[in-house]
Amino acid sequence: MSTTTPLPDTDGPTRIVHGACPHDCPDTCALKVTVQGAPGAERVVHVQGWAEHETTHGALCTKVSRYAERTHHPERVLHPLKRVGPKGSGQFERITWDQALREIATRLSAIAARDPQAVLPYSYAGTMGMIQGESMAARFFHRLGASRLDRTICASAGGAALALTYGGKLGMRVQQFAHARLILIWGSNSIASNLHFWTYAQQAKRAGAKLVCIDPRRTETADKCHQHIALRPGSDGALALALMHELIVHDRLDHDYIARHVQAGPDGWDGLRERALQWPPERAAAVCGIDADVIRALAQDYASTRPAAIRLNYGMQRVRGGGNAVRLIALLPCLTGAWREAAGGLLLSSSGSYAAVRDDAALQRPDLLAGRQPRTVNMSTIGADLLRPASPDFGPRIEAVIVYNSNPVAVAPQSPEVVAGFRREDLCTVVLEHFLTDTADHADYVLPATTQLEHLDVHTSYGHTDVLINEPAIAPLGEALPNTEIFRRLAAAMGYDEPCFRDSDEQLARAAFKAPIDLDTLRRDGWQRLPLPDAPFADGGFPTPDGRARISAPALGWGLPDHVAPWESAASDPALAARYPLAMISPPARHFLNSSFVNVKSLRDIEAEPVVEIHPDDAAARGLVDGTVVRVHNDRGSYHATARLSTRARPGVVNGLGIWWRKLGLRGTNVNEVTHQRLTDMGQAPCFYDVLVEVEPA
Ligand SMILES: Nc1nc2c(c(=O)[nH]1)N[C@H]1C(S)=C(S)[C@@H](COP(=O)(O)OP(=O)(O)OC[C@H]3O[C@@H](n4cnc5c(=O)[nH]c(N)nc54)[C@H](O)[C@@H]3O)O[C@H]1N2
Ligand SMILES: Nc1nc2c(c(=O)[nH]1)N[C@H]1C(S)=C(S)[C@@H](COP(=O)(O)OP(=O)(O)OC[C@H]3O[C@@H](n4cnc5c(=O)[nH]c(N)nc54)[C@H](O)[C@@H]3O)O[C@H]1N2
Ligand code: SF4
Ligand SMILES: [Mo]
Repeated sequence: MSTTTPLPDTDGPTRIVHGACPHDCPDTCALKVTVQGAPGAERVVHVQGWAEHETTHGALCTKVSRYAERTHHPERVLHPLKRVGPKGSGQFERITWDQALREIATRLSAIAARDPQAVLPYSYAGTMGMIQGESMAARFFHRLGASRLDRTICASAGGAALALTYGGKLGMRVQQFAHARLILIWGSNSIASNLHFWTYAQQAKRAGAKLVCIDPRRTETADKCHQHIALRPGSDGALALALMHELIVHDRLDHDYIARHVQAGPDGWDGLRERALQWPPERAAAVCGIDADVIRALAQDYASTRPAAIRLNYGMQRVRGGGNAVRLIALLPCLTGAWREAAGGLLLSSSGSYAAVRDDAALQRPDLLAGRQPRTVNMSTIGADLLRPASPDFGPRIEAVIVYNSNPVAVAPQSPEVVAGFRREDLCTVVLEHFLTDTADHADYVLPATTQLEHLDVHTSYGHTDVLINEPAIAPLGEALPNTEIFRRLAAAMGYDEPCFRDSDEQLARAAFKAPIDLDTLRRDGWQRLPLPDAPFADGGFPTPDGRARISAPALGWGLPDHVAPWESAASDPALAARYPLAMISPPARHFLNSSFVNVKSLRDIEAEPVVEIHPDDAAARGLVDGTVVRVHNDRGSYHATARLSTRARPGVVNGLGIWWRKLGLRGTNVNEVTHQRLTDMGQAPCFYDVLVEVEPA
């Protein structure tokens, strides 16, 4: 954790600007941005946390403390570029904005005249801002009638599970973890990816709480917990069922809470009770690769400690059974009545807390579809879909992709197919970016986008419940433009004359929220807190149709939750497991944020090189020593990394830390060479941590 960066030795008065961290991180920190220099030549000299923002209390992670280095990076793309070399070569010439917009509009118009669904937007959470995310961009694609994008790459399995079980992406207030007596940190490396939650967990620890980490990898977070349960990837559902088994047989249930607030009957608690009784600890222990006594003790702790809180994170739902596992875990605090206390319950995502104040329709204007129902393409299968021919099922072949706020060539699963798709000579690819990423290298046109320090935005969070403003700190560098302005100009070049394409960023920011959130208060104070109860489900009141926590919904096609074995495991495919005996997970490297920051040298120097952690016994069996460059491979492809012999990897599981830019990794590859495009049980999400591989010296 770092709160200061040295001030460079420049003169002149300074100015402080209210900012918000735009990154895909649950913390959404308030930033205090210090600007110096004459108007027109201002530089950001300092990015700090804003100490008065209670939730993030002035502390930033190392990555964003270096944000000035990222914005003023010498390799920023600062004017439009047009491809001159072969597809994917990254060879470009500088062109004017006028030429870029005219040529792109001509190509898109020609495609749209045949079928606008052949145009696909591709975006995710490069910025989480509501304005530079899906506002003007969504209006543009709605007006065009382009294919819609199902944004599943991160969180949709767990999101669907929470929506089914609780009625929304809702949970404990993060501040409350400070008062818990037991915290299960389940599938989350909080020190790396949820720093401010970790601060609250530390407060609880100092006050005597027990911290248990449930994660196949012995992370830096696991090191600092009292107990680490290193289960096999994709076995969390089995663990949750065995915990229920123990709660039932030792009668540690809160019968009153269940009777009043949990779905009853054969589709509800009666059915689940019967199912859980089929999961004695020994059965789950065999699935999870842990000791049955560990499960018994965990159940005992969970039942006897109050308040008991669970911090789930998305790491554990990137497997085939991710949705079912989240449903089962989300029911645990309903069975013990942990929800009765403000510091008990569970938090996976708080993003549903904003449902009443966000006005996404005002920003995105779905009415511009004018009754059309374009097809939806799943972003997680972009590799397969770019290669798919036209068909009655799929519709037209994808002829143009417009990428913003994402780097699919590095982050999407099964990169051999993703790369082949983006290499199609006939595909028109436009990428709005800060840098020549792996994806931008495949563009026909690269359009220079502003960073968070150069544009206006407003932010909600998925880890806390505040709304923040980000004021532009400096003018756009070079010829860079905010995403909104790029889509405004593209709309004009396409001849769209609806007044909504002339809304300014300030008008958009004003339209983004309903009372009590409003732009003037945000401008004055920097942030606003949602008025929410401290203990959301103390008296039930889940926002499900009948107000009860939901165990199944047969009418929606969801039966009782169950353990679902991974796609790639000895249990589901013994022949595959014989050839590729190691399970691989690819969690984030601490100093990168997905593939962002890989090109920031001071951060890349800390990570040094792409690493695959392997248990010393697995390494010895393969003749590997620490530092061997290895080839990690399966039938889909292979990537190169440096082997780190470490008990951070459990036997049988290797940890390929992500997500390197391919061109900055070893031999132009990264970990997604070996991942696949099969989807989770709910939410159509990718199974990044459900992969079998073999490792050998390169
Ligand atoms: N520094 C940093 N912070 C980040 C990110 C980053 O890339 N770097 N990414 C951001 C993003 S996009 C997100 S979605 C959020 C949340 O991001 P997450 O992807 O949830 O990140 P982690 O907290 O690292 O959690 C992943 C953890 O889950 C563990 N895990 C893997 N498979 C399983 C399993 O089957 N069961 C269990 N129990 N655990 C498993 C991994 O070992 C790892 O420690 O964090 C954000 N914050
Ligand atoms: N193997 C493996 N793969 C994974 C994961 C994993 O754990 N393992 N994690 C997955 C997860 S959880 C996620 S969320 C995805 C994340 O995947 P992405 O959402 O693609 O995230 P990033 O890699 O950070 O890329 C974001 C890009 O947006 C750009 N950007 C940022 N702000 C702006 C802006 O204002 N305008 C424009 N035009 N561009 C901007 C950045 O420069 C950056 O290149 O990756 C997934 N891929
Ligand atoms: S990446 Fe997360 S922890 Fe780091 S500054 Fe941004 S919101 Fe805060
Ligand atoms: Mo994510």
